[in-house]
Amino acid sequence: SWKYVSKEKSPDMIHVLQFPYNGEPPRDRLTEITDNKDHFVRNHGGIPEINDDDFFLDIEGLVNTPKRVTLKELQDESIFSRQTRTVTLQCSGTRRIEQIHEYPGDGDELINAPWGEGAIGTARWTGVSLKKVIKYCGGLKEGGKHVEFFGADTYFKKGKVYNYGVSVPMRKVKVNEVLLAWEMNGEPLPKIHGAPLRAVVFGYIGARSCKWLYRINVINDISEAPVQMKEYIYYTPQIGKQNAMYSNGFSIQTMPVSSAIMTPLNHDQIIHDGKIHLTGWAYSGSGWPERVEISGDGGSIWYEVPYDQMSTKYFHAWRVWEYDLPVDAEGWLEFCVRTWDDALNTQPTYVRSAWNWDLHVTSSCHRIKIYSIN
Ligand code: MTE
Ligand code: MO
Repeated sequence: SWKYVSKEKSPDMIHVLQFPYNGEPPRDRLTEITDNKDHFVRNHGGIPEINDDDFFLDIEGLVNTPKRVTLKELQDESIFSRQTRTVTLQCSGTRRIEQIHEYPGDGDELINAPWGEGAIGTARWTGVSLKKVIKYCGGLKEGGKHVEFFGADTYFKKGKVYNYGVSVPMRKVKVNEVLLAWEMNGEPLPKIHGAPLRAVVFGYIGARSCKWLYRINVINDISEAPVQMKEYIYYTPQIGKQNAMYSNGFSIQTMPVSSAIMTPLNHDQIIHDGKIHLTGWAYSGSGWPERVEISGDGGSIWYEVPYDQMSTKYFHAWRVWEYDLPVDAEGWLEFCVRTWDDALNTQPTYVRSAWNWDLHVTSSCHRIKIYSIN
């Protein structure tokens, strides 16, 4: 087959782009911790081959003692204490397909992949807190307010070649929410997920979790790298193709509360005896999903998913849930899910209030249509 397939991924990944490799798992693969083979992949360019022994990370810019560290040094527990954290990564393109279906041709769909509900996954990441690494470099110099990450992959845009570059504010580092990880679910980080070293930025849009990380630069303002300045920008709904300018939007950072139904699949036909079994995920980048509600009539009557049918609460991780929804109606029914997080945020009701020119963050209630035969 002409399809680009990675040995590191399940063969039945759904490829939203063939090259570079961009794929999400089949919907029925949902588990509390995502298997490495089934974790979605979002790549801007190729997959660099980096030998662990040749690898080093440069930490420079506004730190007192810029340093070059090897992977062995980062892994040396007499220098750095390690940590393992259960953290969800979500691409801001998750569920973009709904915005495209609702408003075909209105958004910037030419450069944005049509992701479904699977561009999100959860892993147990092991590594060292970036806060410790900065301390190891003698701490910050005056004005060190943002951390810029560079990945070893290159990509082309408008005839130029760039390294992948993004930044996160220093306050995120100070609260220990940025991990430099070399292990994913107890296994060495797969190449396609950024080996030998990647950043994992808890609660933020996946784009900040830089893979193939080889350089960290402490700076005083947001990175000017094109991925930071020109991609992952949220435009308010009054901005469309006529007036879209980078300066009209703002950087997407913390992911809002969102959720999705993973099974049954949209347009399934289900023969049942008064109830339909649903599964899905719920996530909030600023805390955790506190309550998940399901409706079988498009959002008039909501049923609360009981706590014992939701997975463990981890700060910065999704909760997967399942529920037997009582259904006595027959014919085409609209099922939807709505989540509340611990700060009482909930989801916009319809896609029309989530639509934005760059088609990011489709956080509206997820809706599917099911043919019910009772
Ligand atoms: N880092 C590099 N170096 N290059 C990339 O293309 N893609 C980003 C981020 N880090 C990317 C990157 C985006 S947009 C997302 S959503 C996450 O990686 C996806 O991580 P994953 O492929 O491990 O799931
Ligand atoms: Mo992403």
